[in-house]
Amino acid sequence: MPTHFTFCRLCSGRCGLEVDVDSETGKVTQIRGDRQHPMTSGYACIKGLQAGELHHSETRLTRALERQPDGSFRQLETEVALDRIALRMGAIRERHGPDAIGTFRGTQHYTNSTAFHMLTAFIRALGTRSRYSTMTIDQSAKWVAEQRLGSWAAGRQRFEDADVWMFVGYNPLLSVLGNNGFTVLNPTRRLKAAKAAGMKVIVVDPRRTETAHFADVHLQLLPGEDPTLMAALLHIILEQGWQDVSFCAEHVDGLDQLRQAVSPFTPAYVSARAGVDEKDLLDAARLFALESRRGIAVSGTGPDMAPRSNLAEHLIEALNVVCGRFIRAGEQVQNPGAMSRSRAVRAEVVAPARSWESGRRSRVRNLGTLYGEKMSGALADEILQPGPGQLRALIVDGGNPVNALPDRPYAIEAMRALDLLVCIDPYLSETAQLADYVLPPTMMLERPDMPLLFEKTAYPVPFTQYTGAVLAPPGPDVVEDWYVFWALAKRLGLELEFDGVPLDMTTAPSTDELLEILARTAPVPLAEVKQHARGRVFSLPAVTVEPPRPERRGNRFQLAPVDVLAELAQVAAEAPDHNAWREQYRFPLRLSVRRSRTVINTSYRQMDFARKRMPGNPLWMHPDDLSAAGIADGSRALLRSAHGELQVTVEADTSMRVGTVAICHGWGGSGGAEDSQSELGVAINNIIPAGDYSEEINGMPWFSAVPVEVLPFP
Ligand SMILES: Nc1nc2c(c(=O)[nH]1)N[C@H]1C(S)=C(S)[C@@H](COP(=O)(O)OP(=O)(O)OC[C@H]3O[C@@H](n4cnc5c(=O)[nH]c(N)nc54)[C@H](O)[C@@H]3O)O[C@H]1N2
Ligand SMILES: Nc1nc2c(c(=O)[nH]1)N[C@H]1C(S)=C(S)[C@@H](COP(=O)(O)OP(=O)(O)OC[C@H]3O[C@@H](n4cnc5c(=O)[nH]c(N)nc54)[C@H](O)[C@@H]3O)O[C@H]1N2
Ligand code: SF4
Ligand SMILES: [Mo]
Repeated sequence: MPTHFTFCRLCSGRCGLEVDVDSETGKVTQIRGDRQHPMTSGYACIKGLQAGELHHSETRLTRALERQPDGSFRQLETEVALDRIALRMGAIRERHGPDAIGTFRGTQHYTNSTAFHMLTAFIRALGTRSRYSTMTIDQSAKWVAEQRLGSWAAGRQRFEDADVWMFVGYNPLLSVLGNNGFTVLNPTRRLKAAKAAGMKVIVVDPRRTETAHFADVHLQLLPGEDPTLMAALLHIILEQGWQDVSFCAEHVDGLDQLRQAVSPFTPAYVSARAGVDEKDLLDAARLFALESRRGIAVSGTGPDMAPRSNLAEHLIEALNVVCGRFIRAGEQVQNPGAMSRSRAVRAEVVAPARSWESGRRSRVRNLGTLYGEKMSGALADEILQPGPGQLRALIVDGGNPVNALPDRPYAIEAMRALDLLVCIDPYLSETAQLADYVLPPTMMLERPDMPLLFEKTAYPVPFTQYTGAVLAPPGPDVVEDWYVFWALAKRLGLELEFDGVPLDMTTAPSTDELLEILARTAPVPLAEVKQHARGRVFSLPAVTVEPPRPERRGNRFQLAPVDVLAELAQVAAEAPDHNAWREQYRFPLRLSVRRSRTVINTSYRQMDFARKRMPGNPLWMHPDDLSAAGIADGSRALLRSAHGELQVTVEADTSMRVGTVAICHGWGGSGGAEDSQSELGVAINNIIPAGDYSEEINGMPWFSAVPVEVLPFP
């Protein structure tokens, strides 16, 4: 029974795995965390360990599906499906132009290097500007913040040599969300080791999370209060003069304006409003700015899903800016990247860009673009609002927008209204259930890959790994995601450039040939990488951070743009405490976002291993709130927002903050896409509105800090 070394691609953890495959059946018999893996040393979570079930599940699609006039699906060969899709796409392009065809990058698209670059090539060649991804229903506030504030070309300080770290609405010990500043490879072990070496940890989260167990200061704020809490920290730091004075003098504009703008946010005011101790605010500010030299504030989805997320991110990053927590000239680059083209790294400010203010505006809510992407929060409007520019076709790769977008009934209506919906998905997801065509892709153990995206920030050292396919795909109709884009391009007469290299459009490349292209400028030859099955840390020439180029010396961080100041002034005029908040919204509780170890977003909840652990998505509540509402642990209850109500099952959880409730998103839907409450859980986005209930710049929905009440089931 051969054992294969590979790595998991279900999330950004990149865990090294050992996979035993039965040579007769060709199926996985066991998966273990690879203890000798140089980066993750044996760590793997339940999802990676159960990847055998994901691949061999009876719910897996092995043929393409085509919707019939009566609404049912018919199986067909993938090549035939591609012919028909291309015909329909060609007709839509002809009549309405390329912008009528949209693409959606879902969560399972991002860890597939070849699919990622091939979709980029396809979008360019097709010429569509209708590019969507999960980023704009996730953490695009970080994009807005760096485009208003500016960023630092050499990057922020790294976890490995820091003495303080602040996690804001970010629970990487559970979510293993990487590339946000913290190194998530075997994350619990890493955080433990750093604490043992003296690192101080600050956590800003309404819940006593797995990460908060390591906190020296835990600010257990009310959801939605990140802008006020960050303003208070900045207020204290700037009042005390704990900022990095010389860094600010050299690189920062707007310090005095920011100082003035945060002056209403005194510790006393914010303590009442955010529901935290005044002393903890002072301790956190002192620990971060005065008593530590290196380390940054990093955030996850928490602050980015509540109202005013763009302001929250601006202020979080402002903490790093005023304290000068960036890699300076003369320091060594921690990881120049084993597979990255070598380039100079400079200690200079990348000037603010504000891409949404220039270029084309959307006809929906006048939204602009971010890094060339349109806003997923307005995707359903783009499909449903008639007129020039209407979106008529959508290709979804590795995503399930029906269960991920706000106002789920409206999202369903939109998917139904499309002339052509194509999903590349191994299962019949809620979105696939509405598609015209579903194409069955290879899953991770069936495709060669390398952890190329974000390698310099994901790894603290020049590590890389190549994995071949461990399993054969279950049938000839199962194809690589990249192949779908290549094959459609070929049929549409497009010439693709893959990472800048023109492809032969008559004969399909192999995945290995595509990886060769991506590796062509790497300092380490791919052939050498392939000799180390478990991956390897390569030694590269040291790269020293260089001083700024003369033409960039004038670039400065903009701490206090007028729109940011205006929003801060609005915040200062809002309800001053939770009681006033309750009166304003007429609901007593704040619904907050939270994830579960067992599933990823909408995925895998139908698997046996998941159903054993988590047969549904409960509404977590503090026992005190349960007894105040007269509801018994484990019983049915009604969850109501201003936009509807759902039946939920409550679960007492002392890690919750009193006054907040939480439930996992992405569930619901086993009895057809429209089913919001079933054995596959409760679809929370049925009661989360879209449109006006989202941020102005990026249309980011408000998934957290939602006013709700929980009532006994009648
Ligand atoms: N097992 C598992 N892993 C996953 C996923 C999954 O579903 N399951 N999803 C993946 C995806 S797509 C993403 S984007 C990442 C997300 O990764 P994370 O952002 O780390 O996700 P969470 O674990 O939900 O952590 C968010 C935290 O924010 C807190 N929070 C809620 N509201 C607020 C608020 O208003 N302010 C503050 N400060 N905190 C708040 C919550 O209590 C929670 O602890 O995880 C990825 N990894
Ligand atoms: N209320 C609320 N809503 C939210 C959030 C929240 O916290 N609260 N979080 C938001 C966030 S952060 C995100 S990222 C989105 C998630 O939005 P999506 O990315 O759209 O949701 P996923 O469930 O991750 O979609 C993954 C899809 O890929 C499929 N899949 C699984 N394996 C493979 C594979 O190997 N190849 C391919 N091609 N497909 C595969 C799965 O079957 C599934 O349909 O949801 C957002 N919505
Ligand atoms: S944490 Fe789990 S899902 Fe993420 S890479 Fe590791 S094994 Fe895979
Ligand atoms: Mo996400």
